[in-house]
Amino acid sequence: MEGTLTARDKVGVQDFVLLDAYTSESAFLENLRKRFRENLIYTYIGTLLVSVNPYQELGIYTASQMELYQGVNFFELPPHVYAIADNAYRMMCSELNNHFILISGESGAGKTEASKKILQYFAVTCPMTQSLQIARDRLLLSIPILEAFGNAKTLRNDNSSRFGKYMDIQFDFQGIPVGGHIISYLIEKSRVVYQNHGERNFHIFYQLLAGGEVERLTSLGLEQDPHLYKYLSQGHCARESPINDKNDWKTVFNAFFVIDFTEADLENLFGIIASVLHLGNICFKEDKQGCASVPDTHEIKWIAKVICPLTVELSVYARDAMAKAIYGRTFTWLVNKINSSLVNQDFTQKTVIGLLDIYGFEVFDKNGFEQFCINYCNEKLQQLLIERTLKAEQAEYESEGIEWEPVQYFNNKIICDLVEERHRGIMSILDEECIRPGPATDLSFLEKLEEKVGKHAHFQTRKLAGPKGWKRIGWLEFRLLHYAGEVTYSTKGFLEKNNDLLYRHLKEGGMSFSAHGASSVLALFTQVLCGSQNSILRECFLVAELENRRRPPTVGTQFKNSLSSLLELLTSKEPSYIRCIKPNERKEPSKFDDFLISHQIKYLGLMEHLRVRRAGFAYRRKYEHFLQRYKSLCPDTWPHWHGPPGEGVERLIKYIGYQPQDYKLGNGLFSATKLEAYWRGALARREIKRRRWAVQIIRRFIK
Ligand code: AD9
Ligand code: MG
Repeated sequence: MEGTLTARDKVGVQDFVLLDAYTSESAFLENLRKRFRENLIYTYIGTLLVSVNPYQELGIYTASQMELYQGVNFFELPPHVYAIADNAYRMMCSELNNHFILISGESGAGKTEASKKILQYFAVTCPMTQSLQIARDRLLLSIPILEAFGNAKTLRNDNSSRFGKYMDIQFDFQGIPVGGHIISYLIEKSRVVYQNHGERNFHIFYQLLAGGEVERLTSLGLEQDPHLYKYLSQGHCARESPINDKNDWKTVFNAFFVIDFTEADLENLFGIIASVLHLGNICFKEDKQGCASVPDTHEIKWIAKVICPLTVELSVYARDAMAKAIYGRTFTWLVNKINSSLVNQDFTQKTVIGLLDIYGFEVFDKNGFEQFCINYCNEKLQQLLIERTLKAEQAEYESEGIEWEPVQYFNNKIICDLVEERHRGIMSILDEECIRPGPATDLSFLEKLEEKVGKHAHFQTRKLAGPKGWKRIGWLEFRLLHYAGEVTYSTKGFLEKNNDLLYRHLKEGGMSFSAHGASSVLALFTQVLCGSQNSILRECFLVAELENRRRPPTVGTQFKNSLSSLLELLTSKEPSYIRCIKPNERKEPSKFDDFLISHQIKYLGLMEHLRVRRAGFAYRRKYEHFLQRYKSLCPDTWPHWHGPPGEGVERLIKYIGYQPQDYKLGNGLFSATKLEAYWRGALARREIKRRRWAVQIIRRFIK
C-alpha cells in the first residue's frame, strides 16, 4: 500500500546480498543503520556475519534463543552469532572436518564478546556426559583467567584484550566438547610499566588488591589502595566504574580451582604479581659516585637485594625491563598451565572448531612497533580471506563451468611481502639492524629502510615523499599504505622492542651499560629470577638461557613465525567469518556514527566481499539437496522425481518462473542470485495456500 512502510523499509534486509543497490556504500550503511535502530545488530553477507556492537544488553543470548538456533538451517532464522556457531558445528559433525571462526574488527567492536557467546553456545547446546562436564567448565572458565591477566581498560574499551587469542575447542565423534588448546599472541608487556592517561594496567593487579583476603595481601606486603603503586596509578583511573574488581576477583579465584591450580601455584602466581608492583615502586637516587642507590629499601625486601653500579636512568630501565619480562613470561606460563588442564588424552579422534579473537587493525596518533605487528597480522588475515573466499569463489565457478564476470579486488600480498620477505622485507631489515655490530639507532634503521625498500609503492618516509607529502611524516617515521589505509609508524623503540633486551643487551654491553654495570645486572637477574624460590619464575627464566651464546629469535621474527603457523593451521580448516563493527567512540548504545562505520566497512573489505557474493550466485546447492528440499513447489517434481536431479531442478525453476539471468546450472551445482529466504518464502506461501484449502474442506464438512 502506498505511504505505508514495508518491513523491508523499516528493518532493512537481513542479508546484504538482497540489497538492490549492492554496489553502493551508502545503501550498505543505510541498511546497517535501519537494522541497528531496530536493535537488529546482525546482518549477513551470504554466510559472513556482520555484527554491530549494541553497547547494551539486548536479551538475545538467552537459553531459548540458543534452543531456537539449534540444528536449524542457516538462513531460516534471523542472522545471529549462534547461527554461525551452529552451522560450523553441524558441518563439523556431519562432514567430520575441522573448522575455524575468524572474528575481526577494531578495538571495542565486540570480538571477545562474540567469541564468548560462541563458546557459551557450545557449552549449552552440545551433547554432554557427566564425566565430560569438567572439560566444558574448564573451557568456559579459562576465559575469565585469561582476561584477568591479558585484558585491561583502555580508552577504547574497558575490557580490551591486550593479546591475540586462538582457541581450539575439541569435540569427540559424538560432538561432545572434550578439551581445548589456546595459543596466545604478543601480549602487550609495555602496559605493565606504563599506561596512558585514562587507561589501566592488566585487570589482575586491581582485582588482587580489591578482592584478595587481608592475610594474603599482608603476606605479600600489599595494601588495598591501588594508588599506592606507581605501575597502577599512572593512568589516573585505577578505580573505575563500571569495572567491579572485587566481584571479578571472586570469579577469577574460583576459576583457578576448576582449572587445576594448586594453592602453591596461586601463592607463586600472586607472589609474582606482588613483586611486579613492588618493583615499580622502587625509586633510585644518584649517589656521590653518580651511581643509583635505593633510598627507601621498604620495597626491596619484598623482592631481593639489589646492588648495581648503574646510573639512575639505566636502573629505571633495568627495573622496568625486569617487570615486563616477568609479566610477559608469567603470562606464557599461565597459558601453558591452562592448556595442560584443557588437554584430554582419552580422545584421539577429535575434530575442532577454532575461535580466533585477534586484534583488529590499529591506527593511533602515535603508532609504534606493536601497531606495526598488529597491522601486519591483519594484512595476513586479509590474505587468508582473499585466498579462501574471493579467490576460492572464483575458482569454484571456473571448476563448475559457470560463466561469470570476475570481480576486481585489491590483493594485499604486495604489502605482506614488503613486511615479511626474507632478506628484503622490513622485518628482515629490522633484524639486521638489531644484530649488526656497531651502534644501530632508530635513525639508522630508518635510513636502511629508505635504502632497501624506499622504492616500494606502499612505503614512504618524509625524505622520500618530497615536498608534497613531507609535512605529514616526522623525521623518525615511516608510512605504510596498508590495505585498510595509511599508517605512519614512529621508528622510536623498534630496535629495542624487537630485541626484547632483557639479557641480550646486557651481554653485549648495549644500551650504554658499562661492562661492569652489565655484568652486575646480569648477575642480579640470575640471582633474582633464575635462582628464585618462586617455582614459576624458575620455570620462566632458565639459567641455560642466560648462558646460551646463541641469540634467541627477535620478537618480530617470533611473531612472524607464529603467524605463519597460525595461517597454516587455519588453511587446513573450513572458515566462517564474523566482522565486528564499533558504532561510536563513546561506548554509547544507539549511537550510529556514520563516518566511523563507513571507515570500518571499507577496511573490513565488506563491499568487496558483497560484490563477490552478488556477482556470483550466492545461493549454491547440490542438485540433489535442492530438489529434495523444494520439490513440493512443482507438480512435475512432487512428490517424487525419478529422472536425473539436474533435469528435475530445471523443471522446478522454470515452473516458478525464475529468470535465466538469475541462475546457473553447473556440473553438479545449482547456483542462483536469490537466497534461501526466497525459496523459503515460496514454501511458506504454498503452505498457507494448503492450509486455506484444508480450512475450506473442514468448513464444508461441518456444514
Ligand atoms: V579489543 O580489540 O579486545 O579492545 P573487542 O574484543 O572487539 O575489543 P569487546 O568484545 O571487548 O571488544 O566489546 C567491548 C564491549 O562492548 C564489551 O565489554 C561490552 O560491554 C560491549 N559489547 C560487545 N559486544 C556486545 C554484545 N553483543 N552485546 C552487548 C556488547 N554488549
Ligand atoms: Mg577483545
